[in-house]
Amino acid sequence: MEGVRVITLDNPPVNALSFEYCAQLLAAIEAAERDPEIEAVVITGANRLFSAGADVNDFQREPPPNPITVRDVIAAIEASNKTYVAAIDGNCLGGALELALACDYRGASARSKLGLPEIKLGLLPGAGGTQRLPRLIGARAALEFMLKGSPVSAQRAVELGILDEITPGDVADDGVRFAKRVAENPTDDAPAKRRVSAREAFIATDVPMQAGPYVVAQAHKMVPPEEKGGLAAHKLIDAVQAAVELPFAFGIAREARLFDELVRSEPSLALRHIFFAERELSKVSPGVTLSLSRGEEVRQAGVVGAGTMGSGIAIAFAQAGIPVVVVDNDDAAVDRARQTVMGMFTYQVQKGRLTQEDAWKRAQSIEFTEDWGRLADADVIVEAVFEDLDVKRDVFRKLDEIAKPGALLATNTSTLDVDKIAEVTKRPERVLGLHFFVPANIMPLLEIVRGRATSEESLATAFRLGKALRKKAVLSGNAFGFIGNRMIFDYLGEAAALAEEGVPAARIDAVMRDFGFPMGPFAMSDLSGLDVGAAIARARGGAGARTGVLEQLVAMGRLGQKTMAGYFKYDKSVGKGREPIPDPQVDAMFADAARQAGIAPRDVSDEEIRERLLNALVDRGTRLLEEGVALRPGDIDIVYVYGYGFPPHRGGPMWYASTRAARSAGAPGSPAAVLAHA
Ligand code: T1G
Repeated sequence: MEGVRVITLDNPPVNALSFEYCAQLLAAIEAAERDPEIEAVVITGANRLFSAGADVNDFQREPPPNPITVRDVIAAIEASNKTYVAAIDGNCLGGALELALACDYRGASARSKLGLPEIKLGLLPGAGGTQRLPRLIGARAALEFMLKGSPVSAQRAVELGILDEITPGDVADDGVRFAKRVAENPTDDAPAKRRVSAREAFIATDVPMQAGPYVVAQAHKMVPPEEKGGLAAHKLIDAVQAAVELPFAFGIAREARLFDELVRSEPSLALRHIFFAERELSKVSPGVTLSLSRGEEVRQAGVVGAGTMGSGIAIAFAQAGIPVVVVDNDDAAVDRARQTVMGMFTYQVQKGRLTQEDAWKRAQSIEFTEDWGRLADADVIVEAVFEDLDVKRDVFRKLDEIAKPGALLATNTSTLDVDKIAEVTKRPERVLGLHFFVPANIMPLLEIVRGRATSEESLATAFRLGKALRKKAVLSGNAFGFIGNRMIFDYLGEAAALAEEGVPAARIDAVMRDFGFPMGPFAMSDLSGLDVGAAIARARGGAGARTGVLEQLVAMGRLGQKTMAGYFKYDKSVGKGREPIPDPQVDAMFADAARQAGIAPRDVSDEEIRERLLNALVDRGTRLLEEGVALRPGDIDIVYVYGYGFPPHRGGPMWYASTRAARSAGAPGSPAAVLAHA
């Protein structure tokens, strides 16, 4: 349209604003600026999104000479006297939303998602977001938006005041029409230029500026301490404080300095490692990305067993919009499962995450029955019965008869041999392990266990299902305990060894909580049940245990949280019965057992406790890589961050170990990449 230039962000797959692409973008803007015919510029995106923001790869590499960044593009828009309109369709994240905030107007399609997820990378919005957003929506709402880092819907973005409107038609066409109208006939309500930077920052419409220091202080209190993964959050709050207290240009300089500190920080390097490790997961053989299109879409699912795992897996399917049939002959188990399902969806409605109607629909999409025939149409059937090989083999013989040709048959075993289960069927190529974690509808980790005969198509279907269930799906070889559990056995074994050397269980747990785990090894054992741990140790022929304290506790009926006593005691009146209470009797049991085993007590430092436990994970992880059970160190890090509470800002056990040398040398980040962003 005459007088309006459309600039389309087009850098597949996600229109990332890399150094090279920003140079092209800046050239396009400068060309529009030089053209006297052009009164307005509309920026939109190709490839079904606006843009995923700055190219995260750029932070890991040497920048080109005189690198152009999204900041330079934004500075050009900021300096312009022409009208700039952001016409958003799809994802608009990070530097891309900051670019849109530098425009005079922002419109989007209803399906768009807008967010500043930098904090998930241990960063803060470093291209003006921390200075413009508080001026647009208030410091309080801006803090909440950026500290969460989760994208919001277009509707929510309009409600917050980030977006001007949701456009019904083609966003670019609507954007051009709007831009032309505003540029040619500006009004008080719709002036040609409407720089966010020119506005005064405010706290909130109902909060006076004087409350600024209080809001900032409250925010600092609500985020974790710097050493516990809160570094980026505290810097982000500092940047927003600058927006409230300083002129725009000074705030921008403060933001840039804080960003530079973060981009070279250990937590950000660790979180960026996790970002890329997640995207490597479906590359199941070196350099080969498993094309998920080779896998079938799962439209109907089945679950055998309505226990804790079975009902959690059923809810996970229902939450993903996949109808599921749950088969179990035990009425009591089915009743409990029905209550669990209703309880879960009622909770989601109370939390405002689901409408009553959606919750009802999802609950209705889970059918409980004793009739195995109801599994005949399922595209995938997950067996989640008692952890016994013979029981599982019987189930698979039955499923092999009932399931339709091509159906994927999966076992949720956490320790048993998948090949021993697959061999009882006539379709071992369609059998694999889908190892969910408790609670299966909440825990993001999913171990996909490849059996000797499992086909690539079956793997592709499993990875595609993992994406549909919003899981972090990690491929594991078929070996005892797969990846996560195999490593945790050694970790728990080392914890027991430390206790035998006289270190109280409570102290060992405290050291690992200080490191960033939500709980220590002994509380973790109490949560999963000491009887489960003992059964697994027995299955491994008692490997790893120097004394029999675990067996003694089980024999005493101290099975952990579920019996209000295990390695710790639990009291309903303390922390809803989940707070571990140290029990000197257990330390005494370790001391007795150690004496009998001839293990002498010794002084052990916190650092030794931490490093020995982490080494137990890393040493086993290294062996799993050598044995091909795990494909990449990054896969192991994803397993531990998303399945075992390993603190994400530490990057996972393998990353932590690989950066130990750099840490002790005190030089985390590569200086070059940082300079480019100065
Ligand atoms: N930079 C570089 N590559 C990216 C990228 C990014 N920002 N986002 C995605 N990719 C790659 C990804 O590695 C994968 O590559 C492919 O795109 C598809 O991604 C200055 C500092 C957009 C919602 O944090 O959330 O702006 O594996 O598998 O599931 O303040 O990607 O195929 O080779 O995830 O459809 C802030 C991150 C950057 C958004 C799409 N932005 N991306 O999800 O595909 S920091 C983010 C996402 C910043 C400024 C700051 C998702 C997505 P490959 P995918 P998807």
